[in-house]
Amino acid sequence: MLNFLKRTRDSKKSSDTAISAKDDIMKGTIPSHIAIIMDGNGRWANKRSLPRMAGHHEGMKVVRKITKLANELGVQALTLYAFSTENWKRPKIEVDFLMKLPEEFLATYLPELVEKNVQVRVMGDKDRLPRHTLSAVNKAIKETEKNTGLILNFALNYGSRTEIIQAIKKIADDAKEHKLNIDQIDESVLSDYLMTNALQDPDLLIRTSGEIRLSNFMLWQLAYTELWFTDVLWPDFKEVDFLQAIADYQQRGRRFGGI
Ligand code: V0D
Repeated sequence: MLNFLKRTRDSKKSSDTAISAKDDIMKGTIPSHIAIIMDGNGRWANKRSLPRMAGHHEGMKVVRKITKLANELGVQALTLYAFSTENWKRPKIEVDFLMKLPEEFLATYLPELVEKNVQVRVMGDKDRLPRHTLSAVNKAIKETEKNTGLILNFALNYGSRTEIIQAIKKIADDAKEHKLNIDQIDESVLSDYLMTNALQDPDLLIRTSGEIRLSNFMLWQLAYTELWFTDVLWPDFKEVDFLQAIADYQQRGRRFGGI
C-alpha cells in the first residue's frame, strides 16, 4: 500500500487512491495529535515567479484541506506552525500580509469549522499580534470552544525556547509563593506550564519542503514523537501525502526507548 501511494501521488487518479488509502489507514491506529511545520510557501511562489504572498495564500487552502481530512480520520488535535517568533524579521509587507491570513481564513472557513464541530485554538505570544488579527482569532476560539471534535491548534508567534523559559518563570513564581513545592517539580508539572498544557504530546510531526530540522518548534513536546519529512512544498501537499505520513507512522514501531 505504501508504494502504491507513492506511485500515484502525481497521477490524475490520486483522489480515488486517497479514498481507498484512507479506508485502509482508518483500520490502523490514527495518531491522536499531529503537528505540522508548513514550510515551502515562498519557494513554491518563487518557482512560479509569483510574489511570496501567493505561496502563503495557496498554503492557506491546504490548511483547510488537511484540517478536513484530519477531522474525518478522527485525529484529536492538529497543531500547525503558522508564524514563528523569528518570522517578524521578514519584510514588513510580508508580515502585514501574513497577519491578514487568519481573518481571511476564518471569514471563509469558520462556518464550515463550526458545522464540522472543530475547536479552534491558538498557542503563542498573542500580545504582539495586530489587533485585527487577534480579534478575528479570539472570535473563532469563542465560537468553537464548546465544540468537541478536532482541536485545530495554530502556533502563532510561537517559539519553543521562549515557551520553556516562560514556563520556568511561572514555576519559580509559584514556588516562591508556596503554590508549588520544588520537590514536586517533574515532567508532568513542567508540561502543565507549557502553552500546550491541555494537549497530549504529538504522536507525529510532519515537516514539508525538505528541511530536516525542528526550528524551535515544540522542543519539549516532540521528545518521543515520530518525525516525518518530505520534499513536497506545503502548497503542493495533498491528501495522499498526509495519508502517506500516517501510513508510515503506522508501520513504525513505537518503543519509547524500551525493547
Ligand atoms: C501562511 C501556510 C491559516 C503557512 C498556511 C499569521 C504560512 C497559510 C492561518 C490561521 C498562514 C491562523 C490562525 C487562525 C486561523 C487561520 C494562518 C498565518 C499564516 C500566520 F485562527 N493559514 N495561515 N496564519 N499561512
